[in-house]
Amino acid sequence: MKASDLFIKALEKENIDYIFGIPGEENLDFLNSLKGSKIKLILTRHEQAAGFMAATIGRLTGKTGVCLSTLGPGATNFVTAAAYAQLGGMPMMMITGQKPIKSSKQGQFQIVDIVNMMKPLTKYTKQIVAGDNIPSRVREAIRLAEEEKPGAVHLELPEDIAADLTDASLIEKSQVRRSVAEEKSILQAVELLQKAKHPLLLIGAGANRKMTSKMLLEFIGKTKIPFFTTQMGKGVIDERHELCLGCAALSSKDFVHRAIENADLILNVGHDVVEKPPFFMGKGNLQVIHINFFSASVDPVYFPQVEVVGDIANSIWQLSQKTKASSNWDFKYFHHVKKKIDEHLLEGASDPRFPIYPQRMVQDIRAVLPEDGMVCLDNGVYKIWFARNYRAYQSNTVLLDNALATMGAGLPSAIASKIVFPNRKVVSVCGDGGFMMNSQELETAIRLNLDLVVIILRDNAYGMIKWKQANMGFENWGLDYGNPDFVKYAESYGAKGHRPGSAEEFSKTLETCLNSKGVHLIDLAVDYSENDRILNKELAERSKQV
Ligand SMILES: Cc1ncc(C[n+]2csc(CCOP(=O)(O)OP(=O)(O)O)c2C)c(N)n1
Ligand SMILES: [Mg+2]
Repeated sequence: MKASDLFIKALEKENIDYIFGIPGEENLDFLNSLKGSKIKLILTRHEQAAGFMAATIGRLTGKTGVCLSTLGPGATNFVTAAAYAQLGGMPMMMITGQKPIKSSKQGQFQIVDIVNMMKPLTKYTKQIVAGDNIPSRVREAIRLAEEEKPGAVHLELPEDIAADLTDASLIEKSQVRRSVAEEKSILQAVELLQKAKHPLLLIGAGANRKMTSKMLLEFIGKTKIPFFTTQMGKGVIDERHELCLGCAALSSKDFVHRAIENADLILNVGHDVVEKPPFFMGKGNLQVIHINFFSASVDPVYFPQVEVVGDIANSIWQLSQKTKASSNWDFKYFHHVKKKIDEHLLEGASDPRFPIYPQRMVQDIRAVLPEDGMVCLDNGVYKIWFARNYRAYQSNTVLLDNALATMGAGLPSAIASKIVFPNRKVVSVCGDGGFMMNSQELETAIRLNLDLVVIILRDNAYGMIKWKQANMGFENWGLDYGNPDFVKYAESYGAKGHRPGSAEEFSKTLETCLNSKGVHLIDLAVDYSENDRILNKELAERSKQV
């Protein structure tokens, strides 16, 4: 069999459904082998976007998402997407081409050492030097991509190896179960928990697994311990839960941090320091129990005293079995904080001013989207508003990146979400900066006949950096730009463009777009003038009084 045919067979055996990317001449054998396969090729207009899409497939399904590029420039375009998957814990495999390795064809033309380039960005990166190795390389790459903590892997298939013949056979996936936490470490955690006065539960990205949601819900139901989440832990439990204190969108000085300051023990389920910290550990008596698939990386802001390492769902189940609601526990202050948070989140929710205020925009989107509707965010200052103010009802319904926190992933991740969940409503929310980093993928969305809504928050600036600039006491300088006419831009792709002129019109427009076919782009003027006042000053002052 031709090596490239065997490669496709190996991917089919792994139940890969899609390959996103842009082939080059070095991938032509591979492409030809893909022709009769049940794996769908999804051409994109930039390799970075293909990588974001593949990573999102991994994030949503737990199964490796795959992307393809040529050598050199195609492969270097994967760099940001590799980091996105690696830091974000998303299983993703990149396949790149290479010139022949057995004989030189064009000197060093286009040749970059991609395998080494990928080293700091992946869990595994290998050049395939013989067709016979393909089954083991593919199996190993996928095994590692999906093993906790999931991440990026890379295989390079040189064009002469792709064309070789091989009689190697595919390798079966092994039967394997994740190891579970040792009983003694559970007992240690239980002891701390029973002795604590004000224990609080933190839910992070690693808890975003089906079984963990279920176990956590039972644990919270039994113990009544209030919880808060990181940005990437949003939706693991329905945020309408009566014990939900919301999301630590900022690292300090928000209302939720008053509860954290009051806590003497935090049970951290699934947060690791790669995600922006939901709070800072420092001096003081706060104890932290780290519950994760892997041990804690120690950091100046994170140094847990006890670790429970093993399958998270099982650890929570074991904790549930052994923990009794204790008479020491006092959650009164947490309940008080929750009341204040809930009240505060309503502020600005119906602000009629236009350009629209972020608080209103977030509430309007929540009101229009169904329970399982998905919001796929790019990176900008609005991400903080969504993390704080948007209530997620189900897991993976707010896709945001708080690990690499790259711009440009909003639209690609929405496209991948719609592919995985064709019957759900999917909205991509991007800044005018981030949208323009991968706006060419509108063509991909149109070509795939997706029903998708893209909201561009137009402030004609890199608003997030303006907000930080103000926070640092610097003058407003160097962050403004112009924009294309986004309505015409949408139309030039065959999408429909909308430009609401009032806050009220926005929510009507959104509703109409969500209920009609095709790709819709909403050019929404946004007013960020109060970001500095509210997020940098008012929250700190008002939360102090709670
Ligand atoms: C690829 C990339 N480049 C730069 C940054 C730094 N950065 C973070 S947010 C931001 C501005 C985002 O502007 P925009 O997309 O318009 O969103 P806004 O905050 O204005 O709503 C920048 C430059 C980043 N996170 N990722
Ligand atoms: Mg902007």
